[in-house]
Amino acid sequence: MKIEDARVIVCSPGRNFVTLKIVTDEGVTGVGDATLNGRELAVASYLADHVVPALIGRDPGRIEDTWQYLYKGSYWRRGPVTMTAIAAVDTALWDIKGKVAGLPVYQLLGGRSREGVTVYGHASAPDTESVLTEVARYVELGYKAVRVQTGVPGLQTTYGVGRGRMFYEPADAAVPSEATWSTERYLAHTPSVFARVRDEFGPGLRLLHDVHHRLTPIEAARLGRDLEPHRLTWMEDPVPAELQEGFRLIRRHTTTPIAVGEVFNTVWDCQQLITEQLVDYIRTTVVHAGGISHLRRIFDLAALYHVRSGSHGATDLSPVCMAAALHLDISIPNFGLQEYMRHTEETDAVFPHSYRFEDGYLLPSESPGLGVDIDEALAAEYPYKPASLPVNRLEDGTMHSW
Ligand code: GCO
Ligand code: MG
Repeated sequence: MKIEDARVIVCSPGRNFVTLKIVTDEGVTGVGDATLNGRELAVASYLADHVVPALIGRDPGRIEDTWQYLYKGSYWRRGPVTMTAIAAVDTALWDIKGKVAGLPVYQLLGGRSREGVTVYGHASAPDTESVLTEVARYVELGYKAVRVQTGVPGLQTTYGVGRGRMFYEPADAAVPSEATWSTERYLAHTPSVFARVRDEFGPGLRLLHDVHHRLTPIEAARLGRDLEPHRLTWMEDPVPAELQEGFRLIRRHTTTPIAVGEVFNTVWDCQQLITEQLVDYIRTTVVHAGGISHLRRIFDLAALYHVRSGSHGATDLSPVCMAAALHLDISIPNFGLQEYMRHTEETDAVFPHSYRFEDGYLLPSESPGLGVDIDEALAAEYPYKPASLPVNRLEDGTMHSW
């Protein structure tokens, strides 16, 4: 079998997605997500201009060799654009391998290690009282874990607080919109939200919170300590993680578990965090961390150090990525949690899939391969629209992490 064609499909059914579809000479096809929020066309060009020509004629069964070819062969290793492009190829080749074998991909990864993939949903609202209603909606839907984000008194907008109920999309303008941030206001407010939510919902519900890289290590240490009585499952991205040793400081002060990794692309981005046991959950994804092959390598390293998976699953990761994530999640020994932000109906229609939500769990498809596809004719009805993530400034105008 040979790769005959590979198409890069850019579409915007509610938001932008980049998808790679690989076609073999025997008519078997495979799909991979290649979406990098706000930088979509960079990956589309990387694939179309630099990767696709080298794929034509290759044996689609050689997944590992193709991964190494694209990684070592690019010379310029790592980085989000390269690793997202490699991920798309890797994911599509696993899809093809599953279809050729007549098995869902999780069977090729060792089979089920659990009955379902526990997911967490996003409850967000402008203030504490209204977020209680949102948490209750997720509990009614059967969710066992809920991420809670609220507005901060004195700030006009806050990361993670959606405009529409159950859908959150921060990439809102071609030229980035600007938000304002105050660490003082945030730190003064957030623990009281969790006190109220825990009080209302009792000890059984798993609660999570995303700090979105906005603190310094000592500030994160204080937040973690203030949150300890409310027993969070995790505090996510407390600080920007380029300085991995900075997490030692957080660790010295708090037992609130830490989750990190949605912007990481390789095992080398999280090696120290994992081997020094500075985090509890690693949140790397199929699409941004080199595909199923490389993500499994990260999770295997994590398993040796008591670190569990907690893959990012925001709406800017397409249903193709979600389908692939579920095959890994169900098979690895050290699964923790999977983020699940529901896609819009338009997105679901463009990416027909057979994974499903049931009572707080996502269940991967039983079809051969990944069990997801792209409807190219429908995708063509939603052309690309430039959209960037916002930027963030402190109240005095200083640029801050968004
Ligand atoms: C999350 C994330 C996202 C990101 C988004 C950026 O935990 O779900 O932080 O909401 O902001 O994926 O593209
Ligand atoms: Mg996050």
